[in-house]
Amino acid sequence: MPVDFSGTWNLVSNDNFEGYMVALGIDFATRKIAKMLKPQKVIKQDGDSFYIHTTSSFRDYLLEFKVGEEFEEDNKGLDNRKCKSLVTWENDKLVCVQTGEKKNRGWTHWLEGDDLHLELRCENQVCRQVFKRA
Ligand code: VLP
Repeated sequence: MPVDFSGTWNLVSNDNFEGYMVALGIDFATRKIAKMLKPQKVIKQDGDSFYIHTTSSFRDYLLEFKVGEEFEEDNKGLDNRKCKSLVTWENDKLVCVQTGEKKNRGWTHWLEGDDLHLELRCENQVCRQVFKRA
């Protein structure tokens, strides 16, 4: 059976989010607030069509895409830099490459046991997040 990321997920760990935010050029005051957050992700997956809504008490970010179809991403409310994004399957991992001003930018989602994992990459920084079902 193909992997299904659908569900509501709560952040339980967030390793090196600070380094990732510094690499993205997020200012100190925003980082101070952002690192206190426990975001929730609502994922709706219909085959290769994805809706990923990351919500928090501070800001929200909605991403909708189809695997294999490049799209313009505005990162509004995050670092606000535009990039061209492409999400592909690598076995059961969902891998996004975000091409733009920042080198080596992207993320990977996968399921491990009952947990949702997210690795966020920018330049030489890697942030590792783990989510549990709400
Ligand atoms: C910006 C960097 C925190 C920090 C300031 C605002 C949205 C994969 C992908 C789908 C992400 C999450 C990006 C988090 C970057 C924060 C506001 C936090 C809540 O997820 O699921 O876009 O890229």
